[in-house]
Amino acid sequence: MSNSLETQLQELQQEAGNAIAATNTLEELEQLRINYLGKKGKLSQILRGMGKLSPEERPRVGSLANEVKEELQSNLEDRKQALQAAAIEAQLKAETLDVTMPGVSRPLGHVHPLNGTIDRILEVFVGLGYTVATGPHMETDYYNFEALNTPPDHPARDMQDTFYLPGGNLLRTHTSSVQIRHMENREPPVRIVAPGRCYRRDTVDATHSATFHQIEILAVDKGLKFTDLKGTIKEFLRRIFGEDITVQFRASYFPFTEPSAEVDVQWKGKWLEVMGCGMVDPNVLKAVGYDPEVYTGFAAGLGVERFAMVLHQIDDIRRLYNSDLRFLRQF
Ligand code: 2NM
Repeated sequence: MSNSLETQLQELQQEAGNAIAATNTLEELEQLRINYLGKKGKLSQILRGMGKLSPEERPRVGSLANEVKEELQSNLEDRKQALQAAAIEAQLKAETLDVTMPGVSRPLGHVHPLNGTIDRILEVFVGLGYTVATGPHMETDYYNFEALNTPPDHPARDMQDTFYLPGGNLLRTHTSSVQIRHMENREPPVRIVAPGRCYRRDTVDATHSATFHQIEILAVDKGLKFTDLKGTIKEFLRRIFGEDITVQFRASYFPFTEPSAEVDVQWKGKWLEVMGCGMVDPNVLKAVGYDPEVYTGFAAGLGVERFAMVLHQIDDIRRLYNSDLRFLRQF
């Protein structure tokens, strides 16, 4: 009987030791601990037989049971440590980054030269205190012509020059219409810069396009004079072309300004015609409800394509529209 208990203990030790060594997960290991050393485990079951032992046998078997228990606990702990270390090792291996691998480069886009030019010009006027204003591309005759002192018989209204839409609307031929809409809703002082796409029935060639971009500026306040216009334009052109330029104002005509002028710049030895300007015609101020006896205004307009072509030495306006990446990548 006592031999049998000792044998059982030795067999248990052997069996449990092998089972522990064979576990692969911490969960399996915990299950083994419960099966062998738990309250209802195999060790407890064997020890229940100790009541039947003689007093001489009991200490020997008891001490063997303790040894077995301690050894199994020690086996369990060792195996636990080994499994935990292996788990960390596996995780580290799975998360290893090979920093010597070649990178994958992502192609970067470029700012289109027209947008880059618009950004540069707006930045100057915003720096001078102007606010950017935008408006609809489809306009009524009133905002595009009538309010801009352009009478019905004016050549600018010719079917040859303007895209008229079914229903009597048209595609704006300049961004002045944006400025009329802005003034209509506000009292002076006004200082706005209006960038945007415009449309004219031009035959396309190296310097003409049926759609182009304009930037127009407008200031309305008490006491604005032609010198304020000249000072503003000169400062703007210096910031775009540099200090080393000569600026010339040459008398001209626009229906919406009086007097009007073309602005020429001498840059890198060449004279360039770069923009038009003038004092806002009293009829335009009246159309938006401003009293021309109280307020005066100046305005100017420029073609963005022309600026972009001069600044980047682009020889054909069509390069700005046909999205050839070999061209666009240069900017
Ligand atoms: C130009 C030239 C001269 C202009 C006039 C106005 C408005 F709305 F105030 F009447 N806006 N822009 C103007 C004046 C535009 O472009 C060549």
